[in-house]
Amino acid sequence: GKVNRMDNPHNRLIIVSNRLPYRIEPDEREGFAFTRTVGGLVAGLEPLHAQPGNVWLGWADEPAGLDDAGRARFERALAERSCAPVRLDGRDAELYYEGFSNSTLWPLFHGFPQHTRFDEEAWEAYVRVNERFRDAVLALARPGDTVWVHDYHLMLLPSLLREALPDASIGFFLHIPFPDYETFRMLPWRRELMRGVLGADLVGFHAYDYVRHFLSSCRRIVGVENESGTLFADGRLAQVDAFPLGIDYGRYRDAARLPAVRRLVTELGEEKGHEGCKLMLSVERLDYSKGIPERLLAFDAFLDRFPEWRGRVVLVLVTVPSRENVASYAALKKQVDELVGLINGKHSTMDWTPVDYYYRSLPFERLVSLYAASDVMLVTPLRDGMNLVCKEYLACHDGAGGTLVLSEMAGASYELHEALTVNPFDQEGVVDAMRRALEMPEAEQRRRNAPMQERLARYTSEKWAREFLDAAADVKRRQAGLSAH
Ligand code: GDG
Repeated sequence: GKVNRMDNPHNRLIIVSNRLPYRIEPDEREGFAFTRTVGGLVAGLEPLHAQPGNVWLGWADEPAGLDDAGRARFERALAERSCAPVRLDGRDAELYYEGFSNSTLWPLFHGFPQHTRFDEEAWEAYVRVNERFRDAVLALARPGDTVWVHDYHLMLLPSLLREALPDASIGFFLHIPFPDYETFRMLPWRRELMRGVLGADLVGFHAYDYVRHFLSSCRRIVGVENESGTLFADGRLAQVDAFPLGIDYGRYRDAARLPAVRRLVTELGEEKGHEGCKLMLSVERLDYSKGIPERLLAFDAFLDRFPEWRGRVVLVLVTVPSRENVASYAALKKQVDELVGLINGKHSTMDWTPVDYYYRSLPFERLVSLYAASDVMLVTPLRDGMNLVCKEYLACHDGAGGTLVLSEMAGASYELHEALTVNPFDQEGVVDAMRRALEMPEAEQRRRNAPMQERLARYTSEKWAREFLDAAADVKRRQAGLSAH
């Protein structure tokens, strides 16, 4: 039968990602405060992380100004939460995080070569930081452990670990798209990155297209052929496959039903518009991959083309501050500020403002009530590995209507084909989808949502994590079978 890792206390899981599942902030009294971060990755791994013995390893600097006692308390706080910190030198951290990760890999993998910087110094820091992570894992790892490495910050880590632990079970999952070969080959370090990932036994992506792109780069850059995603890297069997990440469906469904949330929903309705005024919502980190200016321009065109909707719809635009030290993000912030001003200046009346704009992160209950209160959810990224916001919206409308407008450039669109799909570069198409979404009969909304909601309720983030680890265990069995012959 299947080995269920969750029930096996002897095989520990070491989760490795850039950040720990906590935000660590300065605090007057204690010197620091831990706040749990949310989102799909954390939700999916949380039940695994909670198993005794399992550890989460990530970048965590010591808060400034702690004395010896404070430092000891900080170490204890981390240990109590089964977290192991990787400390980074300030300059290296910047070059690795804001530099190579977010000014090279992120833009290139999302198809923005114009935002991509090719900087040898940043690359060298990326290598050093990946080595720091390796040392931190090696200090913890015991024979039999599984190491699961996450995301584009740590693409060299699987092979760095493999050199030290030839028999370890190592998984790698990429949370962003993997680009086509024509794009990936622009990287001067393409071979090293490819080799880095191939140190894993199992390499996972959100979608089959990313798997195909990765396998094509494998063949063309390092000459490794595959059969149905099975390949041999340095003579070792490895598997490449798609594992689409879901959400903790019940958490969103139930939260949307809480009396406190229902009260907020009613208040929001009254606050945002008079009788019959509809709410359209978008929520995302302020990131050029999310297509925010394009969406605003489409909304402006919508109000021009369908004047009967003026005064009858409000676009609630929530943008969450992100990577503010990267130049392209600061420029985008300015652009969005200006566009919102332009649209509101052009269309507002005494009792109606078309765009209700927030630049901050919202508490969970506020987010859920916005989801629940909105008639239309606009998720129109230019490129997105998966996108969980659209899934959370559907969960908050469990068993009910509400219309999702979804970009076909988001990984989620492979699963959510009953949504109104749009090409975010096609302004006319987006304008038309806005109108269709606002005019869609309730019965059709429900008819479209039901199958999507059913799939999301079944394929949760927890299921995703279990399936990945089961598949990783399966690779180990296949490797053992080969060496027995
Ligand atoms: C990357 C990939 C992939 C957002 N605003 C607030 C808030 N959020 C939460 C959402 C959601 C999460 O943040 C965002 O996740 P997404 O998947 O939509 O997007 P990215 O941040 O770009 O994530 C993406 C993901 O990794 C997982 O693999 O799907 O493609 O780009 O959970 O709810 N939460 C709160 N307040 C906010 O204002 N509390």
